Amino acid sequence: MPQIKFLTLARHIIEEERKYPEATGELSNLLHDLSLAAKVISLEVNKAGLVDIIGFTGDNNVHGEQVKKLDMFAHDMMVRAMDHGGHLCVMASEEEEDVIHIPSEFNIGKYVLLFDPLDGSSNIDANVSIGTIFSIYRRVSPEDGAGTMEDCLQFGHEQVAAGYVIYGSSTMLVYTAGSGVHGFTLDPAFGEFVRSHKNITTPKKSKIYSINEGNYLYWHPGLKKYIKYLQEEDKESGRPYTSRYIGSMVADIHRNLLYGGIFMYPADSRNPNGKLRLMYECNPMAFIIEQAGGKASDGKNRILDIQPEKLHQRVPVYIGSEEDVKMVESFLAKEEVESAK
Ligand code: AHM
Ligand code: MG
Repeated sequence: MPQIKFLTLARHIIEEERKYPEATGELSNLLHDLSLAAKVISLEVNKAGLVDIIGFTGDNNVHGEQVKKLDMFAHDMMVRAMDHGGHLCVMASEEEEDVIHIPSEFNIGKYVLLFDPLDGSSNIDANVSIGTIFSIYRRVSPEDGAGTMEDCLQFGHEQVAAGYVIYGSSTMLVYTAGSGVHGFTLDPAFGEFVRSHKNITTPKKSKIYSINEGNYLYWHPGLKKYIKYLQEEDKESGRPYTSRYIGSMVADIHRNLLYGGIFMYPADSRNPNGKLRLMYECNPMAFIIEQAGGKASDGKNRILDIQPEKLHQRVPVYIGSEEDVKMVESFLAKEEVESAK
């Protein structure tokens, strides 16, 4: 009888750790705690249509947007699952204005956690896939006190791990700790994440573009030309491309990661920094995509090399298959040269 290797997230993490004799196991424990929070959020998301948790709380979050109850549930669950493990010195969440300190009764650790508890939450009512995004850094402040803002505002290239959980037709956790991207599917029968995707790589060139075309009017002329270019017919370069836009970053990027594709949330004349957040959305996704062989840019520079200035900073983002991201960069640069003439 053929032996099927049944690899849970916990076992995968232990096997990964064995490759690094200096590893203390702390990051593994942290990832384990995160997976517990993900399971609880997944359960709650799955029954969102059945219970009275769905709907608006009536409060606004730090971005002035209306917050749904499920966002708050996910935020609280993340904080409660992560504050007492002794691995973290500070946290920050897209749903909270300031950094979140570890309560004084718990041990302080050497890692920093940033997260978007429930991204794409405007889609909840329509049963569209949404997700939790996380990003982990090593602390840089002195080890004898509480973590600081400085710990949170590190370059994306300093991340030690990043991942997302997608609550879709099944729940999946995808993460990287800097040695490839791995995906785990939650087995609902016994509540374990089981490795379903080992070493995910994304195609270098794709046939899919994802962007909110409703904003066309406000785009940079170079971007308008690029999208037109993707829509033209040219067999040799595989055009026209297909347009796929869910409006839920985790779901759009997850699909593009597997099939190849470029996801864009550009700057435009109304939103000069785009919409998506550097620390909670763009940096973790950029780390994952780069680890899978793709590229992430703000149109000019590598996302992971952007100097963070504030927790809730927004940046334009072009992320996905390497050749496609390079192509949009060249369209944007060419237009800049033209307009400078
Ligand atoms: P959120 O963090 O408030 O949920 O917003 C982020 C979401 C992303 O998931 C998605 O890519 C984007 O907003 C969609 O924005 P738009 O509706 O403007 O296309
Ligand atoms: Mg978000």
